[in-house]
Amino acid sequence: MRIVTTHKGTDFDGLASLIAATMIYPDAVPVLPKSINANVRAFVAIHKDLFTILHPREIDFDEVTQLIVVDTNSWNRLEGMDALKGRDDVTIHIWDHHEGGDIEADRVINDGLGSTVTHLVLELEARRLILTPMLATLFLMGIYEDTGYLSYPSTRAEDARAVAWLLDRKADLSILGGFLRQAYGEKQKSVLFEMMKHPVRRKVNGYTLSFASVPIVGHVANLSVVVKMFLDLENSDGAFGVFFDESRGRCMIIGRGKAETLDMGKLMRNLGGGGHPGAASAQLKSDAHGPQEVFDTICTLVENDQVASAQLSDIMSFPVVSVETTVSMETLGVLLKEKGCTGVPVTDQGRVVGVISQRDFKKLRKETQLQSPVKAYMTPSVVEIDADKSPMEAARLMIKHDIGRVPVVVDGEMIGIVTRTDVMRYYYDLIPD
Ligand SMILES: [Mn+2]
Repeated sequence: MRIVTTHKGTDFDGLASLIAATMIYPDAVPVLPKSINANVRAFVAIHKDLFTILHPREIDFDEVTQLIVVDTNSWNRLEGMDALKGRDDVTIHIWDHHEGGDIEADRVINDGLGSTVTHLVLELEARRLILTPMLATLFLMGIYEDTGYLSYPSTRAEDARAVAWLLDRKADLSILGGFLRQAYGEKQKSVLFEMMKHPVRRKVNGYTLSFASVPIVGHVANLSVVVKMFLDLENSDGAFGVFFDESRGRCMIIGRGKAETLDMGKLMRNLGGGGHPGAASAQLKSDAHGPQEVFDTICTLVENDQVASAQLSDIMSFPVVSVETTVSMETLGVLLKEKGCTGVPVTDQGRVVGVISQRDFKKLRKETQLQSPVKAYMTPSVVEIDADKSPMEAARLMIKHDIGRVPVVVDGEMIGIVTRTDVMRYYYDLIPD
């Protein structure tokens, strides 16, 4: 007997992958955990007759010869599967898009796409299998939910291609909207309202982070959606919801981010959890931690995370062409032409005291003024940035002061210059390794 199963708290990606897998492994039985998300529960309730779904306790595990796990790769995310742990007579296949995990499988299909069901849909397409509009709709919900309608940074071209194929198979967007929207209901609204009462904002390592702690009782579905809304309202680079459930002695941390350099998945793995760069979570025992302690721990992780965020010293240009204050405008003109740049910093014994650019030549009225020192025409500059700051902080400075280049300093001494081009190149992933 072959069975397919997915993670507890099943979302649409989990359910869609479960059903899609039964098409790829035709004799496999879908086994759905008891704990599933509210919107998935609503969908299953309405479509019950279309699937034959079993629960873990209906399975005779002695009969199982193959286990197919979808949308997770950790034993502790599965429900009622412990009997299969360490059984060498059971082959295991994993279809997933998460990093990490502890299930040792005979075959793993994981290209880190935006959703697990994308992998399966592309396989169905390759096998030219026939899909009903209902299945196309379910699979589309899986992709849309996990990629935020193809908008999360984790979205890949394959996800969009799978969406196109599903729309061709008559996936129904109006049905889909009805189920996906239920993610945000009364309960979620009241949690968000509580979060917005006392949000804590902190600046760490060039990022603006927002935190809020709310006590909850029992399972509240779709807290990740709530934290995403919190992130949008706070307009910060990363937002964290810390949810204490005293009744269960647990504390759930959910992080959502939009700065591509701040990897939420990596952060949460440090706390024993997991997830994606844009969305991740972890669970702690609540008796050991208070909200402030959790905020501090996250801040320390972000502060120490030098790998996740590039520093300006990685992307700046150097050595810098600069001129001393005493250099004449005539000499400057020759230098600019020679070096092909539009402006340079002006230094006084190594310290940046201003910038001078081609535009400043307009200030000259007479030929003889070409002999005057650049000091007389430069724009005195107080804008500089420390080498250990992030590209994002440099971008903010450029926007705030409407400048295209910022000297990068260590202890007040210029070691390079970061330009708009440097920052753009970094954001568009063109940074050379
Ligand atoms: Mn997923």
